[in-house]
Order: sequence, then C-alpha cells, then structure tokens
Amino acid sequence: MNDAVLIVDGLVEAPLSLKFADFAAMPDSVQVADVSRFASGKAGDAVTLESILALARPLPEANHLTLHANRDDFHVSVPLADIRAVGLLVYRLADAPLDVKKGGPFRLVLKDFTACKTSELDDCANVKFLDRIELSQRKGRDTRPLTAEEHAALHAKEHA
Ligand SMILES: Nc1nc2c(c(=O)[nH]1)N[C@H]1C(S)=C(S)[C@@H](COP(=O)(O)O)O[C@H]1N2
Ligand SMILES: [Mo]
Repeated sequence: MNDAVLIVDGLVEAPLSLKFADFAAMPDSVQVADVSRFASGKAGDAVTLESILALARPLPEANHLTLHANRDDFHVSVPLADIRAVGLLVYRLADAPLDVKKGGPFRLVLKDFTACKTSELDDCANVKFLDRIELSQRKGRDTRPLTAEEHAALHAKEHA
C-alpha cells in the first residue's frame, strides 16, 4: 500500500505522481492533523489541496477539478475556485497509511461540506480511494447519484 500513487494531471504545468512518503515529507505549514476537527465523522491526517496545487501549478484556463476513484469507478467534478480552499488530502491515520477500509490510501475530505445533494461541495464529494486529480477547462466526469433512490443504493453498497 505504501507504493500507492496519487496522480495530478490535466491542465497543469507540472504533472505529479505522489506517494505516502511525499505527503509525509511536506512542510508542517501545509499539514492538517486530525481532520475530524473540521469535518465531522471523517478521520486522519492530511495536507491541504492548495499545497498540492502549488506543486502542480494549474494553467490559467483550468476551471474544474475532477476527483477520480478508479477502484469503484466513482468520480466527482467541481469548480476549482470552490474546492481549492477547502480540500484536504487525507493520507495517514494513527501513524500508518490510511487503510482502504477507511477510504484510503488517499481520500479527499472537504473542510466544510453540506448534506448529500445540497451543493457542489457536499458529503458525496468526499471521494475515497482517490487515485487521480485532473484539472480541466470544462466540468469533468461526475458520477454522484442524482436521485434519492440512486443515493440510497450507493450507500447500501458502500456499507455492505
Ligand atoms: N470512491 C468513493 N468515494 C465515495 C463514495 C463512493 O461510493 N465511492 N460515496 C460518497 C458518498 S455518496 C458519501 S455521502 C461519502 C460518505 O462518506 P463516509 O463513509 O465517510 O460517511 O463518501 C463519498 N465518497
Ligand atoms: Mo452521499
């Protein structure tokens, strides 16, 4: 699991491929210990999404950020301007890489999120098993459930 990589690509000056050790080595100023302080019900230590974007350097025409989880084919695409200040990349829990059972090895957690389906930055956008962050001009792939029935079915599958 320590070899798992998070890809950052699309409309960026410097595409990235980041591992646990890369996140752990980032400066204290961008580390966010214990995200449960900001995101109720979520757990682990993170770095800010902004610090990752600072390394990748989105091009001026990048307007959207898409969070890809190929493990279960779940994808969320939101306006870059909305997510950049509130996104946290959780990579560690109790001094170990974030377990897949907790949505690891990498999980996006929003500092502030609304109830499911009430805004772009809702609980559903807290993407587990995150393996790729893609910057694009237009909105990218978004597989969040649209109806209450689809949403209930997804949660039933998640917690099965
Ligand atoms: N990869 C992936 N991430 C996901 C989901 C999913 O099905 N797959 N479900 C989303 C939905 S709909 C919600 S409400 C939250 C639930 O997060 P929790 O299990 O920490 O409460 O995870 C989100 N992240
Ligand atoms: Mo959700």
